Amino acid sequence: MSSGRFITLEGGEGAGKTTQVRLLVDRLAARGIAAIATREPGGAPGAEDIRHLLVSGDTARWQPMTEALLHTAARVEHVENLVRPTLATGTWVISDRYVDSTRAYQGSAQGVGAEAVLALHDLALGGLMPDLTLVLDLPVELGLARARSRAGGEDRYERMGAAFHIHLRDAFQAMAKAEPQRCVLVDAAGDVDVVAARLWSILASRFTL
Ligand code: T5A
Repeated sequence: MSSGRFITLEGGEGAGKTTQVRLLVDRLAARGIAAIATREPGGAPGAEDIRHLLVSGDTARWQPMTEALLHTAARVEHVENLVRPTLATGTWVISDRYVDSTRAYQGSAQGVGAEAVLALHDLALGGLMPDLTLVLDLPVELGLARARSRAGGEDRYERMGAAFHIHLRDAFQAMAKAEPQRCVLVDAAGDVDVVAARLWSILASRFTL
């Protein structure tokens, strides 16, 4: 049996990742391709416990390196308990965020360093990377306004200030530019259906659907 495809959606706050992950899974299913939706931090019981430590509370509650380690620890639980076993059955995995978020948030915006984050990723997970990463790009104010419109108190990163979010957007854009074989920068402005059509046409150009 061939391995499933591993696809990640990345981008700043409120870019529409969660919405689009669900739509992609539904559309793949309609084509007869089994796929699951998952997210980071989270996606496995231990990882969801760690998520709670990261997405709530005071913005300064952790040292940046501690955050990088916590996100990496959550990722180990997620990948070893869910992602790798699922891919091995031939089912596709569509994840709302992955290591590129740690590179952008902790590595770049919080100053840990992108190389340090990748070194941790190599050590913890043998450097497992997605087959395709869709980087949803949106002006910061629009993304934050969308994020504030959804319910829930998991807003620790949203509260980190405009300069932080502008830095993040630059970091995601730079990553997409530097790794064009794996990453595609996608305009996330416009209606949900319009963005979904953009993503689907990228998948169709990369994989047999
Ligand atoms: N983090 C994560 C790190 O710092 N390091 C890491 O390594 C990792 C993995 C996770 C936080 O953790 C940080 C980044 C995050 O801050 P989260 O709650 O999962 O926390 O945060 P986000 O991933 O940013 O989730 P959001 O819900 O804020 O954004 P999404 O998923 O991009 O957007 P979505 O789909 O939930 O949409 C937000 C709202 O906009 C609407 C939706 O209905 C929803 O109300 N919407 C649209 N409205 C208009 N037009 C469209 N096209 C729309 N698409 C969605």
